[in-house]
Amino acid sequence: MMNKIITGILTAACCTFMMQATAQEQQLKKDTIALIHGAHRMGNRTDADMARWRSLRFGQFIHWGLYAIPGGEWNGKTYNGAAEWIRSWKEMPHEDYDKLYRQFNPVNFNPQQWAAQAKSMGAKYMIITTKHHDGFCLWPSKYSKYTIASSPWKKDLLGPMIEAYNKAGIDVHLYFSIIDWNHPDYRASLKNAADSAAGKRFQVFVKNQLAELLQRYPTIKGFWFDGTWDDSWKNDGAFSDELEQYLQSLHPGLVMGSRLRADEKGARHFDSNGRLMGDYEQGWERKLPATIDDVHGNDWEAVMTVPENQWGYHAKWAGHVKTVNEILEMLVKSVSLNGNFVLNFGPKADGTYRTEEQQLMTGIGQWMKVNGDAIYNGTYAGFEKQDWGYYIRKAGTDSVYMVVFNIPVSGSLRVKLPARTSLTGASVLQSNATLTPELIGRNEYFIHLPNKTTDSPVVILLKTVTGENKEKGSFEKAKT
Ligand code: FHN
Repeated sequence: MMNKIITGILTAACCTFMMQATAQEQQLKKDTIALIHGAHRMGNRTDADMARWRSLRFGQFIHWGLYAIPGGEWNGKTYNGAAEWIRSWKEMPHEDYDKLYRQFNPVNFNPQQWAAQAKSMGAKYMIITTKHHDGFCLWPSKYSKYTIASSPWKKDLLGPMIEAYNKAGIDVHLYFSIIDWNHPDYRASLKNAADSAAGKRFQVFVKNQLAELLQRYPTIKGFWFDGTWDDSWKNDGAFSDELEQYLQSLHPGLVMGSRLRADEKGARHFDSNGRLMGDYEQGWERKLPATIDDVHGNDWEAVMTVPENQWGYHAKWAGHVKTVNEILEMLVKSVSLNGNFVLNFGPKADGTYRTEEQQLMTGIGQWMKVNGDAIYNGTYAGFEKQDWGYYIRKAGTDSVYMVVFNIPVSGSLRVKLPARTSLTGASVLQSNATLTPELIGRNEYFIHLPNKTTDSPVVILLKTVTGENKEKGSFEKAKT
């Protein structure tokens, strides 16, 4: 009997799989360009590792490296670009930059404190720059001398960091720049046979370093690739494709965004047939999609700076610096559109955070502590967007949160539900205060806020019932 049941289950699973495979094959046949190194999957990944990544929703990005030493200033002059790019500034001689490792000694670095701060901010994953475009490695790589081992600090920085974050319950992903200004074999483009030979050696180096990172830090959940826009990289789609598969084979479940890949025609992120490569769309940098249509059903992640465009530590932040509420709105908007949101921090060379960043962490954390339920596992709710803010649905449930950023002068928040959905209750998350929705039309309500003054976004949990219209009343459509 048991055998029959198991056989039945397996047959059903097999049939579903075959049907899906056939649908995918059919769809792929519609692709107009034959590709070997295009997207290998249609739709989002459905495995547990990806589901976990998707549920976390809020991450912390950390850009930390030698660039924190000059902090955007050299010989009394201020570099107006992003601090981590200072080596490319005409006022910064390469030989001076390349000697900075001799001073890198983060004596105040406290990984437990970093992790505790990230946790209290509400971050569920963290991305750390293992090496940025300058090529300096925060781990003692056996494939390079330009590493933390050559600095006065000498010890590995990544290991203790990963351990502390993991202990705090935070997943760690590793940022890795393909561009490497320090490596003698790195070329932006390959112009002759010597360049091609260097390019091949460089690929071996990249592969070795990535395998080394996986072997040294087996708890990491993903790689966050960057610096993949140069011709030398995008003109070898076969290599990035094979590399992705190689890394997956070493560490099944690894999450890697669309920046790694190119197809054989040089298309990046999306292959030449418009299909997403990698596990999620990774092009949302310092910008967010406007509507759900902009994300085309794909998993995606946005990375955001606090000032306009500074990732590494810059002593002089210029221009607008985002406030707690502005950042919360970006986080909420991202989740409401099925995305993850990652906020960047650029610690100082001594291992401490600037005051502005500490204050932001505290402010965001205060809100997340009360309202984080609306963020984690949040998804697009499928309700008509209203001007007061954003809806977020707890994945797979009838619980929908309203996150209110703009309270109308009337204090009445309009809620329009899809057909055959009714609102049976509402409560303020922070206070548990019950709000009584007023029915104002078919599937349409007002929620009256008792208090119109607040200095942070208000979250209201809606209880909805789907299946039939429960409202009493007759609502006639206007004849026009
Ligand atoms: O050039 C880098 C930049 O310095 C920073 O690391 C950002 C983070 O997403 N990525 C590159 C620009 O896209």
